[in-house]
Amino acid sequence: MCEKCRGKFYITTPIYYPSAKLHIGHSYCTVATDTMARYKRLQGYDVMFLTGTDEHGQKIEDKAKEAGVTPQQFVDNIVLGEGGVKDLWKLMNISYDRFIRTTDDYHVAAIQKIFKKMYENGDIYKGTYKGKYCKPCESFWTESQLKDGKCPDCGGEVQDAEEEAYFFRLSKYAQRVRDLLVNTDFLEPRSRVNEMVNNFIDPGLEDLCVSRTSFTWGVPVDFDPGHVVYVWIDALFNYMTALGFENDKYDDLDKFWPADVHFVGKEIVRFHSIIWPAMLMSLNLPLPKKVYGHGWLLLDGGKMSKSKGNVVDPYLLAQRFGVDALRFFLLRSFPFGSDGNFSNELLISTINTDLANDLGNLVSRTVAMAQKYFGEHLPKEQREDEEKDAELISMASSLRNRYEEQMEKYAFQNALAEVFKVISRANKYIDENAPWVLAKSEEQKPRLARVLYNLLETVRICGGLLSPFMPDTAAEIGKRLGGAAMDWDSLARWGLLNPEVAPVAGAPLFPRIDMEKELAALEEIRASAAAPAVEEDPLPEPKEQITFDAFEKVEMTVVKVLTCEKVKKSDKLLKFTLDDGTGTPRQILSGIAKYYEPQELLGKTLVAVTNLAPRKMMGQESQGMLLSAERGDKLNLVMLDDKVPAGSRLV
Ligand code: ME8
Repeated sequence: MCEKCRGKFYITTPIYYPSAKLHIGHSYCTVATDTMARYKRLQGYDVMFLTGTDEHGQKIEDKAKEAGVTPQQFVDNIVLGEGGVKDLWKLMNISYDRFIRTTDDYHVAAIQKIFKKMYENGDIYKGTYKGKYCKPCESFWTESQLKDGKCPDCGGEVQDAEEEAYFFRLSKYAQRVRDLLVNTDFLEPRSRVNEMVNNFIDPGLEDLCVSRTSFTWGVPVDFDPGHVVYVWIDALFNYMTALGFENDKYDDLDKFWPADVHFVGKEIVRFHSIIWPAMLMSLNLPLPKKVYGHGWLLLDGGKMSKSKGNVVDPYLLAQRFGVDALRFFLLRSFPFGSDGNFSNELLISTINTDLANDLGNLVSRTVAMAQKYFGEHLPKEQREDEEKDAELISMASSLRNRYEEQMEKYAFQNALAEVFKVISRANKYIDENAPWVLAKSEEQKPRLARVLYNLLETVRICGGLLSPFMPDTAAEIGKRLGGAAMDWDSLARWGLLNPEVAPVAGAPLFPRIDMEKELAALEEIRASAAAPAVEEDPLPEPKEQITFDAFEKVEMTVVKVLTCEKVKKSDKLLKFTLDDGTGTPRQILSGIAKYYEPQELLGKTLVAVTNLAPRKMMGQESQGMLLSAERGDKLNLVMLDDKVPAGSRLV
């Protein structure tokens, strides 16, 4: 390790599934990881920042087949092709040190060795897998883990599955993993510990299926042809093979393992905080120091996903607002550990308030005044005013400590809030000292020079501390201050800027955005991008003909919604009581919760099939079915004019 270094720091992102182009949700974790890596480098750490792609599995095999290419060609295109994963990270200014692809030869060979070792030590054994399988999530579930009979992660259909498979003795490590979670800070935020213990460990950990025979796109189990290693051994060990574990490609394992922190999205906390430590325990390997489970970026309250079609394109946003503004927005607007609702309004108002008004104005006003009143550089002769300067100086010179305290907790939002408190204070300091008034008197020139110096010095400190978040902006701020010091030590020291600083003017760092115009432009882009998708939704297969008699047997009745509520513990179901004209309210359960909020349906006039045999859903009786129109993944209830009375029949 170099003498000046403060130590080493190893940080990772999850490795991404290249089954489709990445969206802004994926960029969230990578931007956070990049910010942390840059912050640690700024502090003087020798950093290893790993990211990559998780390229095996049935989903990729299927998608490749659909596209008429080999799985390798398919992933190569998404990882390396134009607008692909590597392009996106370049655009977002992601300073990763290493990029692993699980199809890399060295990783594949290492996974085979790891699998064999665990087989030889008895922690992997052969058995029969029976259970439920969610294809899109590539996850096996037991009956008890399903939600409404559906996949608990994506809510999609699951299939019965039974096949010969290898299992990892996860159950053997349940107590040790429990102790790790409960008694240490291994997993953060702390709320996620309760989730893991209550939902997964305490109900009883089952052994984990770790091989498959129903597809071939995976790391082959070399001692049992026909089996491929099934996802989590292949995916999780990337964090070590990328450093040289069980391979000669790299040689950094001693230096960087154990990892300081794995940043992961909340839905894969289970794999990282239960399965991953158990596998490492099985091989007697040191455990990572921390797993941090961040929240999701939501759109309209739901997770972004390609299948729902509600993804936000980071290319578009970066092109319209700039990469630094986008990076900043992601970490400024949402606490890292919780979910946050993405919206274009929030993005624009954050840019306007924090970046255009507060930071941008401070920099341009200060530089412009320095040039206007003093020309090329500030004069050496400057006059302090202790009373007027004390608060700003004290806030700015102690900022680094407060910022550091937050960054060490991965509280990016709070760290930025500290910086922006100082920026606001500096803007207020301009008003308090009214440089334009001081400029009127020759006698006040030394005082004016000091006021401007204090402002420039504040800009230096804030700019330096913003550099992990907005690297290009920080570099630009450095330039405008005539090449000021922004290293870690200098950011805790007041007065390092040369008193005769020669600031350089430039275009506004963040021009103000016209909210209304911009929203309209974005909406237009969205609509034109969405239009063909609707047309492309295939029409359903025609059904076989039926007789008029058969049709006549269906009783369709006009009903009015009396009450509507979500069914507890179900993401899908809404429970209605309906006026069907008989005087006795009718109860119908309908799986449309993702399309409607209950209150928007109150009083609406709908159509129900009222002679369907009643059936139970989630323990409650449903007496019929509401009619809706479906095309692709869009659904609309059939609604009639409110003048049509309840009880009318459709004929
Ligand atoms: O899970 N908001 O890959 P992945 C925040 N290959 N984070 C989001 C998000 C959103 N809207 N959408 C996705 C995998 N992510 C595995 C990981 S690691 C050994 C294997 C995050 O491409 C998600 O939470 O499906 C996850 O952490 C990451 O993107 C990769 O998701």
